[in-house]
Amino acid sequence: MAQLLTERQVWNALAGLDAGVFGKNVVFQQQVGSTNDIARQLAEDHAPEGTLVIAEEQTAGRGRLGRTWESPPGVSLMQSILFRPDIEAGQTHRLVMAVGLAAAEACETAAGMRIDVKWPNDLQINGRKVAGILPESALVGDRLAWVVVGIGINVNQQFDAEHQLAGTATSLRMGAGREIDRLEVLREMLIWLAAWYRQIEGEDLHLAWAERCITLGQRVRIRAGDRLVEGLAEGLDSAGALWLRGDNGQRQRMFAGEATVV
Ligand code: BT5
Repeated sequence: MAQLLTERQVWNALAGLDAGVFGKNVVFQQQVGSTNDIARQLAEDHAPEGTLVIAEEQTAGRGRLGRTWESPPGVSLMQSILFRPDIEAGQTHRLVMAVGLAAAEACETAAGMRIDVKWPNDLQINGRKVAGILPESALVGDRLAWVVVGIGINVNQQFDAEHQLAGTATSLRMGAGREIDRLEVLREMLIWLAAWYRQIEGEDLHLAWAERCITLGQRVRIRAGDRLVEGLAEGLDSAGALWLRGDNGQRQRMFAGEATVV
């Protein structure tokens, strides 16, 4: 039987953490619809930057485009982080990179294995999804009023053969072959996040993201809305967009979509 986290355990784990604004204002709930919804509401209610919403279970966890994020209690880490960055709206994906890199480093420390990035928003172990990231934002003019970045990390799930995500999903536990301490992952992630957030405007962030990105150098088919484009994934720019070279030699800049290796 999976051990459920309590609010006190979460607060104790984060007390005295040296992670800048992250982990200072923490909202923990056993069960929510979606941590992103709570964080969005807090953003509108003037909650401070760095506010962290964490839940043991989501009944309406979501991915992009209304997809479902499977969020069982006791085994995963589901959280949303509030940012108030002074960057242009077109740079929102840089927050995905900061959170994704921090999570990747935390997962590597906790589970002792390489974590890859699949463009645009997945963390993977050996081609299987271990975490997904969902940014949502609001604008004032062309600037960002706030950005909420939700991330779900599969820590101790077991996706056995009958599971509908078998073959595409994995967890840190399945990778490492042992149970992983969720609060250790959380602490590490916030420490790394403070470091990456300081780099939000520099070169290092997207270079580190690109260095982990297994989509680069592959021939991919990308579905973006009604469009289906195919080509060589040549590079990532500082906004996290993917440069795709088509068979006609022309380059296209892709902001989002589903990438399949062909
Ligand atoms: C994502 O969407 O990968 C973003 C997931 C974000 C989840 C976090 S949890 C905290 C916060 N609160 C929320 O409500 N959401 C965020 P996308 O790229 O659209 O991938 C969704 C697809 O991944 C689904 O359609 C499934 O195929 C698959 N999937 C669902 N649950 C999964 C899981 N636990 N592990 C791996 N794959 C999963």
